[in-house]
Amino acid sequence: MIDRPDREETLTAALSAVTAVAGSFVAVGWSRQFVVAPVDQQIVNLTPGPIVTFMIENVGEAGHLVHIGLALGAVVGLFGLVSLAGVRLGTRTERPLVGGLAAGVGVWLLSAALTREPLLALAPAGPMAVFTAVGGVQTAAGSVDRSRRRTLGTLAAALGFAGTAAVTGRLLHGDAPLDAAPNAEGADERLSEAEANRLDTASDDLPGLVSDIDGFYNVDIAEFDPEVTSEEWSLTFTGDVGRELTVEFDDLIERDVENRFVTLRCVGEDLNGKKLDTAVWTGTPLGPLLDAVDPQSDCDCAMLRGDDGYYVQFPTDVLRNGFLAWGMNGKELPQSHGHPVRVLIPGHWGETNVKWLTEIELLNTETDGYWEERGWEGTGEVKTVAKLWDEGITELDDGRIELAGHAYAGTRGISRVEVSTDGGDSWADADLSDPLPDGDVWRQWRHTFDPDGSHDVVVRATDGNGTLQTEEETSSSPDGAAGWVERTVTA
Ligand SMILES: Nc1nc2c(c(=O)[nH]1)N[C@H]1C(S)=C(S)[C@@H](COP(=O)(O)O)O[C@H]1N2
Ligand SMILES: [Mo]
Repeated sequence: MIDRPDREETLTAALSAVTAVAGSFVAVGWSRQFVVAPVDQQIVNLTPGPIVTFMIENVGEAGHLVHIGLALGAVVGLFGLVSLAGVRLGTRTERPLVGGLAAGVGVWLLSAALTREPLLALAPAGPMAVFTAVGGVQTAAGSVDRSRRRTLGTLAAALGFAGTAAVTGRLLHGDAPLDAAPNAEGADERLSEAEANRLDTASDDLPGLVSDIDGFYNVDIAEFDPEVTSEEWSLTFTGDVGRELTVEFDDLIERDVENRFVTLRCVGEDLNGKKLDTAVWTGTPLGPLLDAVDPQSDCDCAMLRGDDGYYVQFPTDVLRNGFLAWGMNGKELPQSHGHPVRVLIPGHWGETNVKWLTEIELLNTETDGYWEERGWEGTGEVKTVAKLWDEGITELDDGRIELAGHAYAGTRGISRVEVSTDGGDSWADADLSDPLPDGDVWRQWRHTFDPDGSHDVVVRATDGNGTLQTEEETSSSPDGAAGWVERTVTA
């Protein structure tokens, strides 16, 4: 039987565990080597699809906090048990230092097993050994009164250590500035083109025709992004191919270079959500590479795989129009957007644009991808949408109201955006930005009106085929939100 730990033992164990996690953070920051990362990954992997979908639809971004919180709690709990065992050992042998050392070794082994980084696992082990030993010494020490005062000292030291570690870890491991992408000379011209075509809007906060890299939305199955250098990276074509092929980064960037506008939209976003952005991407067409491997696949389909364990199944004929990108707005692809190479599929939902792309496997039979296994149907063409975000609603000096936003319909393009300020009874055509080339990019719209109290504003787009945006509202699951964005605007 193990006695229930008393208050001092519990405090020592909890503090030691927190300092150990903090020690790991100082050494490696919020990265894959952080001890919490593998536990978080397990939690994500084991969460059933319906729960993931429920979280995406109802909890949104905060869903990340839930699994990160669980992972942090699990690691602190685990380390706490190790520390408790160390304290007990110290008491039994009357050698608190031995107990501390044992807890340190225990945490080192645990961390090394979790992260597979034995050297970096010393970072959590050190503080664990020190604080468990100190706690053990105090538990052993004489009068209750003295030990309580000491405990307060240790508490302050431990929290001070953890706080300093959190700040230092952030400073040491913050994002480094991005280098220019190789062979991306044409990107600047594209960026100027976007700037020249943007609509003049009163709002400073509304994105232009190209989104800032920092503001570009992010959707990842993993909280901790893969770290793949361009030297390590390669893309292999496997499965039912006439000829296997592996492409290295240096070869890839020597192929035909294009700088394309491509808009991405996530199938999981709300109707008026913000998972819609545009960049100028530097890369090379995928078609010639596919020709070179001579696909023999019976289903004319392929599985695309990323280094984070993500996978998407896709028809080969659509893949032919795809693009392998290593640059974003003239810079190398940021880690969070798939460094060093991702695929971009024109006109299809965001989930098809696999980041950290490492393998294209030609299949014999259709097989579900990561999100399809979880109940989504997000590999098809994007739905038509016109957005009206908060930043697009501006009261002008003369009392009129300017409404502005973006509309997107994938490769179908946008031919018209209409705005109603009376709940859909009457409609006016909005101004549109000139269409950008490359055929998978949004347009901006703008409409100014004289307000009279409260207005029921509705916005709707028509795609390049003349098809009006679907009026009937559906939620994002399984194949993307539909409906017309409707908002109350009051002068
Ligand atoms: N490897 C990998 N690729 C991925 C994802 C992912 O989690 N892992 N998410 C997909 C989803 S759902 C979307 S909407 C887009 C988002 O791309 P972004 O994060 O660059 O905006 O990437 C897609 N590609
Ligand atoms: Mo997505």
